[in-house]
Amino acid sequence: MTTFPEHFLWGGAIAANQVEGAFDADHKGLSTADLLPHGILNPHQEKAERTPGIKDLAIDFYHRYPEDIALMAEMGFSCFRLSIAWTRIFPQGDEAEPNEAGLAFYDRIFDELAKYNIQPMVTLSHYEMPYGLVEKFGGWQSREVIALFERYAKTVFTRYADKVKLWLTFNEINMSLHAPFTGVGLPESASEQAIYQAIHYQLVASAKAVQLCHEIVPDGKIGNMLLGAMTYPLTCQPDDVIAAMHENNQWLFFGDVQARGRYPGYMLRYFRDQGIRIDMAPGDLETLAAASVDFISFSYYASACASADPKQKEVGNIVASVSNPYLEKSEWGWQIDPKGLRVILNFLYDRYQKPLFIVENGLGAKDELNAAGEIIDDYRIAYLKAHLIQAREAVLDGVELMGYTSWGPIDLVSNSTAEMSKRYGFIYVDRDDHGEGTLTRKRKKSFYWYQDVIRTHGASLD
Ligand code: BGP
Repeated sequence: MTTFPEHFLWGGAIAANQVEGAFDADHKGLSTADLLPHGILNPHQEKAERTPGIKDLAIDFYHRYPEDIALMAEMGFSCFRLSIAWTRIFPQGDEAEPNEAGLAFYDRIFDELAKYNIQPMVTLSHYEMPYGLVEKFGGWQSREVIALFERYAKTVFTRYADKVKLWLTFNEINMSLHAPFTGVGLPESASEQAIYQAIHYQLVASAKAVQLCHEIVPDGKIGNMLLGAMTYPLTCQPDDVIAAMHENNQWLFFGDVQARGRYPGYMLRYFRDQGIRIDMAPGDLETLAAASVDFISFSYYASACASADPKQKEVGNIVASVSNPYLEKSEWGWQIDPKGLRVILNFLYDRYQKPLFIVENGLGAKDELNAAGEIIDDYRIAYLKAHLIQAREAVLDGVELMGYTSWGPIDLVSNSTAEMSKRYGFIYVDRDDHGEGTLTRKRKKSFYWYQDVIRTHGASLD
């Protein structure tokens, strides 16, 4: 029996800076992502030192999107999550008028998707902002960036009101705490005070975007986007349980503001204890209160553990956490926990009572071509299948789930390390970490597996 809801959306998710390439084409400005040629794990570069990187061409989606979208359609996608590069629309971030060439590019993409009845879901800002705003205003540490983001959001809502009905504000908004340059355009050495101030402005901007979307896009729905960092206590020792509660609050804080419209008590306490003072203008709290998101979206790759014992902490990918002894790790050290997906779905639904959308999930792995030139990626199929089964369990538990977009349906440049060899795709792209390769696309075994899952609306998972 298939239990996915009738209008459940199936698809995949990408981000502009990890696929498009064409980093300076058609008047595009430099973004913070363009300043991280080695990924967000190897952060902050000054513009003067900008070195070319693999993302400059990425997988050349900018020119090859018709072929790529046709392949998504062949898998049966009903939804495709992508982001707009803010710097294609406002190259420096503060121009009075948008860049028509950038707007026209996304028109072409949305028209191509419409040909196949694929619904776009668009992230306004996926780990990038105009570098011009970093130079001029120090990124999100300045309140002025709110109005510039509003101008950008208003421009794209107005332009695409008939073509795009599903929107997300900031990708993994909670990551600013761990990668401030990527999240809010602040140096990695920024103080907690500065980061939380920038986050406040970004949360206000997110709320303004929610309001604008409701005003401008008929039948539009807009969600937030969290890195779903589900953390378990390492043991049942109450101090470990409290440690896990604190870790979870770090990311839930963002969801609480975006869904409940106010700063939670545990955060106000944290600010008091740490001596953090947030500058709020009159009207900020009203803006937050007036703009609850329509749905909660999140990425889910792994779970983590927390311990009261600081010696337990290991260095993780971007976020340091404690290993779970019961789970296996991916080649990149991410702990694989399909049941954690059921846990987080129930947890978020219980907390917010709003529809949920899994907008990223997948396995980054090395793929080899066999003698026949095929890619038999059974490990990827096993990962995705186990997670989809748990998503279905959550639906059975009563969770309202709108859809599932796997991360990187086509191989793309990794965000944390800017590697091509960390592949997530159903579609292989011939390009290596040194930028060598023909960029030819090839269907992997998982391509046919996912096609079957979508065709049977999940029944083939049994
Ligand atoms: C999320 C980001 C994505 C994506 C994914 C996988 O955090 O939203 O942009 O890249 O993680 O991470 P990575 O590319 O580092 O493997």
